[in-house]
Amino acid sequence: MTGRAPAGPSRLRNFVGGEFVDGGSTFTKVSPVTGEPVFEVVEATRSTVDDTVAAARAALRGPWGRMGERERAEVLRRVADELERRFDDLVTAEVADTGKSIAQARTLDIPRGAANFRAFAEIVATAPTESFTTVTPTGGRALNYAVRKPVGVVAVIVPWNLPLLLLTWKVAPALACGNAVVVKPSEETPASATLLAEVMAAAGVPDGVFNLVHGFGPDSAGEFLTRHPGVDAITFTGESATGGAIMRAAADGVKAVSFELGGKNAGLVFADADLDAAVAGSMRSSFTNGGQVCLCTERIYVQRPVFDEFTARLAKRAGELAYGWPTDEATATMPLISPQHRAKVLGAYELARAEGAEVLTGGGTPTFGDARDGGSYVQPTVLTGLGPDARTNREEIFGPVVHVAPFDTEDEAYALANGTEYGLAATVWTRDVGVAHRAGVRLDAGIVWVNTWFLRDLRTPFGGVKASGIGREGGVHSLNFYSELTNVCVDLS
Ligand code: NAD
Ligand code: 6OD
Repeated sequence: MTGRAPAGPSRLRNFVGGEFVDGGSTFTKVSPVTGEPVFEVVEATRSTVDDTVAAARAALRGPWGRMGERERAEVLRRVADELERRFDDLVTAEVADTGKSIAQARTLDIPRGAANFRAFAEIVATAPTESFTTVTPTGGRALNYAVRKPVGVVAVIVPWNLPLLLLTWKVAPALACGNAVVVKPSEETPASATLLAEVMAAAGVPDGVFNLVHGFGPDSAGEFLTRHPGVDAITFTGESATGGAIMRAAADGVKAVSFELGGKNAGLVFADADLDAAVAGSMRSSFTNGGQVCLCTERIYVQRPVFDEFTARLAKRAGELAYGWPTDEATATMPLISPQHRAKVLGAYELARAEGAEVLTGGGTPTFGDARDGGSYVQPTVLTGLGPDARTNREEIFGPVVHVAPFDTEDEAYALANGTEYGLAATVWTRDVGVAHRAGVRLDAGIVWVNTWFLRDLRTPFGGVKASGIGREGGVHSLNFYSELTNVCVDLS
């Protein structure tokens, strides 16, 4: 059984000022695995959103606003402890919402939720601020030093692909810096965020510091939040086009924004690479989470001497990826998040064919002969034969699909990789340290992985260039977004 709801209520409510609140209309969340309903979700009204912002503002004036960094770090550690205590419930919630494999939820999604809180507890307690001694015009001395203050009420809006991971990646540093948050998870993944509200309460996070609204984007909770005059900053992960809409909404209030957006990430496989590692790594980078990771490689360029061998091995392995129920430990695929997203991805498969692509494996939908036929599955797909200008090679698909093409020179590889409007991540397979370094410098990407993929150190800058984002989060970069630095200048003469 897989579309199973977690232990606890199957009616998911908003969380305002420390209380779950009901009221208003509801929408139905269906299982990506079977298409059956799994949750009824209370959609936040404009007035619910007003209430959350007021509760967050009130919390900033209460004990939370008077806590020092070390006390807040202690609260974050308690949240991590509580997330670990609710581990099984969170795994079940994440699987029910997304249809991802239980093995992935256990090893990636939920552990990273707790890790985000532990990491930012450490970072905020140890990060220094600047200080300078200055010679004054009269030859005396002045001391300049910076102090961090919370920004205020932060709206956190996140997508459905790695729900708890992406939500806590933003909530943890926002709370570490002393803000109060109003979070809006994706309408497709309301469950783990609702459990996070329970976790916050159990961990003793003061009422109003963490608030949750469920709903959609335009003319719903997302837009009510981004246009709210009581919101001081917006941190958003999602599609680049949505980032544009949020930026327009934020412009009126001149709110700070941090955007982690879409990608059309390239993998580069050089002829000197360890080919076993490159094939295995490219399987992960193309098909993890059903290809629904913003960091996934949807284009792989392979140096000509190893192109045929690499491509044949990748296509063979992609064709062998095991379908299974999310609860089967051997399952290596997952459904797409919704019928709408499946239609989009199947449309991309059709477009690739119309553009002249050769389909090496996949390209359609699997059939199961059981309840999964009501789900949103597509086949893992490997394409080849298209040029860099094909829409298949330029537009984000966000599914289990990769196009493979050859290159000859290093310069050509960088030109091909950089040939889209996006610039989130790139993955490079080579044994040549010179190539590794030049790739880091020359690729239009916020993150360049060499001989690995999605290996994370939470202290490092994370974000995208071009249409893939604005700003950086991670480590001190998160602190810089979620706090205001005030410089204090004391004349000592
Ligand atoms: P989306 O942009 O459709 O939705 C993301 C969130 O924004 C949802 O909660 C949605 O309800 C909300 N939203 C939509 N319109 C809004 C509006 N006008 N105002 C306020 N909120 C609004 O994205 P998605 O389909 O949920 O997620 C997939 C996309 O996210 C892909 O493009 C993927 O690359 C991107 N993504 C990027 C990163 C990153 O770190 N760069 C990480 C994960 C996903
Ligand atoms: O690992 C992270 O911190 C992060 N933000 C990952 C984003 C994945 C995109 O789907």
